[in-house]
Formats: sequence, structure tokens, C-alpha cells
Amino acid sequence: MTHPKTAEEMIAAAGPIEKNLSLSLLQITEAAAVAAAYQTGRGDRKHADHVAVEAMRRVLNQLDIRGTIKIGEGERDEAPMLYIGEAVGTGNGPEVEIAVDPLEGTNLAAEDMNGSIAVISMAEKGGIFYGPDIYFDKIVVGPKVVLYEKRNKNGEKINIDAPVSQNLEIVSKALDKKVEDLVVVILDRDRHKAQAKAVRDAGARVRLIPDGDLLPGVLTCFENSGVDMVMGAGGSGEAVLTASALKGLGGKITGRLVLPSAANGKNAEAVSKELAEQLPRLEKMGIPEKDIGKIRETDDLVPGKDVIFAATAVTDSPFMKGTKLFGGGDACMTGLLIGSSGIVRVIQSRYIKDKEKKPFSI
Ligand code: VTB
Repeated sequence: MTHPKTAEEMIAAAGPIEKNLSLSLLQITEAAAVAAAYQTGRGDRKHADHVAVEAMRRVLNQLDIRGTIKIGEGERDEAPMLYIGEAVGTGNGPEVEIAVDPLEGTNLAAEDMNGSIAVISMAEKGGIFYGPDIYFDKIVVGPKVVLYEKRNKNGEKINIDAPVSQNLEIVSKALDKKVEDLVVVILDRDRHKAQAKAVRDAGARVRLIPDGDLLPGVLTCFENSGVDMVMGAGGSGEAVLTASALKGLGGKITGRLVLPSAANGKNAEAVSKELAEQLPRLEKMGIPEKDIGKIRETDDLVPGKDVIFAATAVTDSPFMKGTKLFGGGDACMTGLLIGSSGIVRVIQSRYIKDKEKKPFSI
């Protein structure tokens, strides 16, 4: 008797990066998450970030890859580790590009609040956007909205320049939910006040979060996660990482790069100062001034075909328990591993040295 071979077929369709490096990617976020977990609640977000960066880099450098950091901790002169352009790995193996955020939600970790995660993604050469560390003003929606965009005959599409009510209408139709039942996650910042009001005025609900809008972006792709849409300007690196996960989940990110000074309503002088600072970098990265505000979507941020994304919860996160420390470095954590083949894994991992004293339990 034959049976459908979905698992076999999906595994066979996965690219070499997904096949050979997925577990390594998860191990990297696990190491970063454990390091950060020792710092949760200590009120020192810089230190929590620092130890996560160091741990991530140490494990990354053991991998047999010729890796280049495309999205990292900043420019070389500002960040000594995991800076944009840094070569990582042993130097033997496939040429890959990497995006990292060793601790997304540094404040959340420092205050031991929910939602901080260690994140990384990887793709083949040319597979990850080479962009500056500024903001990306975005809308993130799940796969049903993408399907609706493909199927509807009147060309309706999620558009960052359209009125919020119009975008909500599209999501409402795509998800077959009333606008009043939609939940939009928005980062709690002054720059988003008008946007949050527009969502409420249209009848939908806003979930304001203090930090960490990367995972909510991923959750738009999980049915019944309670997140229908994410909006607002946040880190451009995090937008690329979100896009890496969306590649495997079928969701969509659309938006544009924006200077933080402009997004945060600073005066014209501050904006032109920031532009003057950033322009040489932008140009070096192949982005002339006229293209900064170009609409960029999932495939622009992550053009790769063989893309993997891993995240491990540092503090408790939706559907993922935070990293638990058992003393002496023993730990247990939950991670999310997504490949562009469409294989999604939620994985619980345990690192216990002495199995006799602390046997595995479920
Ligand atoms: C962060 C972070 C978010 O945007 O706040 C950031 O918590 C930038 O915004 O998850 P601020 O400069 O106002 O803090 C995100 O990184 C990602 O989109």
C-alpha cells in the first residue's frame, strides 16, 4: 500500500543549507539564549546583549562554513563582534550569508519580561539583504493574506501607503474575520501614536508591546496565534530576520527603510545630519539616496532560495517557554526552526550534563 510522502518530499526539496545546517543554526541560538538567560532580570541590557553576542559568535565560528554577516550588531567601527561584513565560520564549507540578532528584546531580557529571543538566519550567497542598520517601517501579514492578494481580481494588496482602514479591510476579508476582531501588534512608541489611533478608529484592536516585534511578525503566520498583523517602524535588521522566517511560512512583509530621526519626528537639521552620516554607508551598500524609501518586500529583504531561520526563547514567549537554568550550566529551552522548504519545527532541547542525577523527563 502506498501512502502520501509529504515529509519525504519536503525533506528532498530542501536545499543544502536547510538539509545540512538547520540543527547547527538552532544550536547557535540555544547557546546565545543560555548566555542571556544568566543575565535576565539583572537590569543590564547591554551586558545581556554582550554575552549573547559572544556566545553566538563562538558557536558560529565552529561551523564549517564560509560565512559573512549581512545583518549584525552594527558597523565594524561600532561593533567588535558580529559586525556587518565579518567573516565567520571555520572557512571550510559552503559560502553563506547570515543575519543575527543574538538578543532581540534586550530590555525585555534585562527586566525579565516576556518576549526576548535569540535569533539567526542563513541563506546562500546573495540571499540576504545588504542594508544599513536603520529602521524599516513595515506591515507584516500571514499566508492567508498573501493568498487573498493572489486570488482577488481587483488588485487589492497590502500597501504601507494606503489608509490603515483599507489594509485592515483586506486582512479582514482574507482571514474571514470582522475588522473588530482583528488584533494588530504595534511597538509602544510615540512615533506610532497616530497609527495606533487609526487602527482603533477603524474598529480593530491594538496590542501595544514594549519591545520585540520580530516574533509577533512570525506569529501572523500561525493560525489562532492572536496576532493578525504587525505594523510600525523597528530595526531594519529585525525586519530582515522576520522576512527569513516568512519565507518558510508563506507570510509577507512590506515596507521601506527609514531614518530613525525622521521616524521619531526629529527636526529637519537632525534628519539631514543623520542622512549625511548614513549616506556613504548606504551608497557603499548599493542604495543611492533616491532608493532609500523604495518599497521592499519579503523577497527584497531575503532573496535567497535556501533560507533557514532559528529562534530560541530567552524569557517566556508565545508558545515557547523561556530558557530554564538548572544550575551548573544545565538548561532547557524551546526553539523554533523554519526552512524555506516550508518545514517548521518547534523543538524543546535539554542540556543536562549528569543524566544520572537529573534524568530526562517530559
Ligand atoms: C526595538 C525592538 C524591536 O525595533 O525597540 C526596535 O524592541 C527599534 O525601536 O523589536 P526603538 O529605537 O524605538 O527602540 C525592533 O527592534 C524590531 O522591529
